[in-house]
Amino acid sequence: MKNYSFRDIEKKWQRYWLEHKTFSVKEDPSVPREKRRYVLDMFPYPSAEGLHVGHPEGYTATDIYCRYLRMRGYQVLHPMGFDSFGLPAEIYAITTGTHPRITTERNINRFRKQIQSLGFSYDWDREIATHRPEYYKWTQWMFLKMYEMGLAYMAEVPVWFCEALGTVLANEEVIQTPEGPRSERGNHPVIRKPLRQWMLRITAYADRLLEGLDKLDWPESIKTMQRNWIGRSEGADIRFPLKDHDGHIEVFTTRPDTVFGATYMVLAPEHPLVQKITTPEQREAVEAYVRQAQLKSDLERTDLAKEKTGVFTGAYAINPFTEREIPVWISDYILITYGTGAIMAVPAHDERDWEFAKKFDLPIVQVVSRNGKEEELTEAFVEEGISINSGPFSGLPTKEMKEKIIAYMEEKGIGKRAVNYRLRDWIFSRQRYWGEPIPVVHVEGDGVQPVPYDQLPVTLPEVESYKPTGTGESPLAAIREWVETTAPDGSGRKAYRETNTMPQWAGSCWYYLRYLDPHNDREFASREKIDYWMPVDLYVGGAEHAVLHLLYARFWHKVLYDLGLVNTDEPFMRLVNQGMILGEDGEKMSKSRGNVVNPDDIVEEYGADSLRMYEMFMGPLEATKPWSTKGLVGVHRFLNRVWDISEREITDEEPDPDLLKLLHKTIKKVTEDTEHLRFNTAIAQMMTYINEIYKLERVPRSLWEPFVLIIAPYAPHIAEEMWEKLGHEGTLAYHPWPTYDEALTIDEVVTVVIQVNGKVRARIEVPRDLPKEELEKRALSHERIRQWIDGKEMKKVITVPNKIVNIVV
Ligand code: ANZ
Repeated sequence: MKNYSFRDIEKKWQRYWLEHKTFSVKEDPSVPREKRRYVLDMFPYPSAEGLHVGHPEGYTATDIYCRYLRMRGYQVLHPMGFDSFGLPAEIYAITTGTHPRITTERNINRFRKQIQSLGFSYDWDREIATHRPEYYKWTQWMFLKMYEMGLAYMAEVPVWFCEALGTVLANEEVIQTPEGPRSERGNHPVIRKPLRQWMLRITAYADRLLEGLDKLDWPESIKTMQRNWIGRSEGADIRFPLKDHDGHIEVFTTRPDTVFGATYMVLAPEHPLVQKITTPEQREAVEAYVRQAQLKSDLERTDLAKEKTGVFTGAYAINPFTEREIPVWISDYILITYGTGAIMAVPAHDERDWEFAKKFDLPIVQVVSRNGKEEELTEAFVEEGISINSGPFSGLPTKEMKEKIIAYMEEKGIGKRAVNYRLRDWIFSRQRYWGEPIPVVHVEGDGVQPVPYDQLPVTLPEVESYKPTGTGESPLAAIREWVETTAPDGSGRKAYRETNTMPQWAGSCWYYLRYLDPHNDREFASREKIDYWMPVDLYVGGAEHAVLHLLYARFWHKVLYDLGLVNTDEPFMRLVNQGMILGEDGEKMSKSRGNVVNPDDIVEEYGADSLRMYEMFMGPLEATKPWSTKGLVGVHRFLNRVWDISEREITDEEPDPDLLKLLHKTIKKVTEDTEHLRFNTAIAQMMTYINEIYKLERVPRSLWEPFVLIIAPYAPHIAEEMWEKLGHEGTLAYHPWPTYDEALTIDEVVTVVIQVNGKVRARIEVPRDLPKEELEKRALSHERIRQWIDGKEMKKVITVPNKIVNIVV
C-alpha cells in the first residue's frame, strides 16, 4: 500500500494548532447563549501505563463533535486535565521511594503528549490536575463549606478496611466475590472494622438526587443504576412493645399491611437491644452467633440462596394488632445499617422470613390472599391481594390497607409513615498520603477546628516513607513537625492536624468548574464564567462511573448550588457512555492476556487520523466492540485513497449531476449523523462517496472542497493539509460547514394512481422507475386498497410503471 506521509502532516498541523492556539476560547458576552457549547470528557487518571485505546474512543467522539460545532458557528469549550491523586502513584512510591508528585507529573507529561499526538482540539490553556496545590486548595475550600453546613462530620463507623492497601474503602470500592468482599482496586480481601471517619451527608440529598434524574438526558441504564443505588423505599416504622422489659422494638417495613401476620421478630446481631433482652439461658448461644456474624459481608448475609441461620434471644415482644406474644430472634440476614436494624417477620409473605420460619418451626399466618380466601401456602405469597385474618381491616386491597393501617397507627401512636434509603453517607477519609489533606485540626481539649480559609491550601508535607502505618492511620501521622501545630483561633493551644486525606473521588467532583477559570486564585471559578458556560452540554465517558463519580459529582454540585455558587442544580445535562473496546480476541484488553493495543504504535504505523477514524468506524459509540487490525487497515487504505484523489487535477468544471446528488446526500447524512454522534454511519457514507470520486481522473472542485470540510472533524490532519493544497490559507477549523440542497438529496419520486375495478382508490408516491413487481406489491398492500380487495377473488392486475396500477376483482 502506498502511504501518504501522515507522519509529517500530523506533526505539522499539531504544531500549527498549538502555536496558533487554534482551540483556545475566551468568554465573549456578544456570543449568544444558544451559540455556546460545553463538551466534556471524563478526564483520565495519569497512570504509568499511559493512554490505552479506550481513551481515544470517547475523546475522538467529543473531538469530532466539537470540531463540527465550531464549523457550525458555535463557540466551544473543550478542555482536558488530569485526575491525578490516587493509589497507584503512592504504591509506586512505597516500592521505589520516588515522590508521587514526581511520577505523577511525569505521567501527566506523557499523557499530554500522547493526547496531543491524536490531534484533539483541546484548549490547553485550561489544563488542570487535581493534585496541584492551586487546584486542591479549592477542593479543601469546598470541604470546609460542607463542614460549615453540617454536611461533613466525623463518626465512628464500621467501615471496609483493606489490610493490603492499608486503608478504608467506600462501599462503592468494595466488590462482592465468591471468596468474600474484596477491594475493587487490586482485588485484596477487606474486612469490617469500626474506625473514626470523616463522612459526607450525601443522604440529605437522596430525594433531590433521585428527582434530578428525571430531567437529565442520560442513558436509562445509568439512571436506573443510580435509582437503585439510592434505593428509596416507602413504608412505615412500627413499634412492638417488649414483654418483661420497658421499651419496644421499632421496625421498618414496606408492608405495614401485613402486620397481623407478624409472628416473630428478628434483630440484627449488632442491634443494641440484643444485650439487654437476651435471657441468661440464651446468652452463650447469642454471643457466639454475634461473633461469627461480624465476619461476613452484607452481601453474604442477605444472599437469598443462603441457608438461614439465627438464635432465639429468649425474649418476647407483643404484636400490637394481634396482641399475641411473639418471640424475638437474631439473625444475620438483618442488617444493622438498614432501616432500624430490626424487622417484624411475616413468613407468609416474605421469602426470607418463610425460610427462617420453616427452618426454626415458627408460626406462619396468611394475611394477604389472592381472592379473600385463605389457601394452603407452599411458599411465601409476596404479591399484593386482599387482606384476610386482619381483624377489622380484612377485605381491603393491599394499597388501601397500607393507607388505612398507617393512618390508624399514626392516630394510636403505634407507628408512622417512613421512607428509607439504601444510600449511605459517603465515607470521605482515607488513610493515605497521596490525597488532599482534610483541612481541619484537632485542638487539645477542644475538638475539631477548621483551618481558616486564608490558610488554605493545607499542603502535603515531604515525607520519608509512604507506607501506611497499618494501624489504620495515615502515613502523615508519622510526621510530627507537620502534625503538631497550634489552634487556628490564635489561642496558642496545642493542636494536631487531621492526618486523613480525601478519597480520589473528591477532585473529580468539581473539575469541570475549574476548567472555566483555571488560573483564578481568589475563587474556584468566577460566577460570570460559570454563568457563561454551565451546565455541561455533553459529557462522554465510561459506564463504569455510573454510581461513583457521577453520583458524587451531582451531590457536590447540588451543595454548591445551595450555596448560591453555581447556576444550575445539575452539572451534566447529557451523558453518553462509550462502549468498551475489547481485544482482537473478543476479550477485555489486559496485560495478562497480552491483547492490549497501544495507541502509540498505531499512530506510528498508520497515523492518528487512521486511529481516530477506525475507532469511530468500529460500530456505534455506545456499543462494546472488538479491535480488528483488518478494520484498521481498511480505514487506513480509505484515507490513502482520499489523499490520492487530492493529488489529482482539481478543476473548475461542472460536476456530473449524479455525483452532485451523491455529494448532497453525503453532506446531509454526515451532518445528521455527526449531530447525533452516529459516527460509524457517517464514515460509511463518506466511503461510498469516495468510491465514486475515486473513479474520476479530474476532480471538479465543487465535488472536492465540501468533502474535505466534512471529513475534517474526523480526520483533521489530512483535511487541513488537503485544504491547504486547495489554495486556502490557515486552518479550516472555523470554516463554515457545507450546506446541502434538500432537493438534491431526494431520489426523484412519481405519483402512481391505484384503481380498483376502474375507480381511483388511492395514490402513492414511489421512486421513479420502480420495477413493476415492486410497484404491484406496494399497491396491493396499501391499507386503503386492501379494504376493497381483501376476501375477493383477484381477476387481474394491469400495471403501467410510473403511472397506474389497475386491479380487477
Ligand atoms: C415486613 C414485611 C412483610 C416485609 C412482607 C416485606 C414483605 P426494601 O424494599 O429493601 O426497603 N427489612 C427491613 N429492615 C431490614 C434490615 N435492616 N435488614 C434486612 N431486612 C430488612 O425492604 C424492606 C423490607 O425488608 C422490610 O419490609 C423488612 O421486611 C425488610 F410481606 O417487613 B418487611
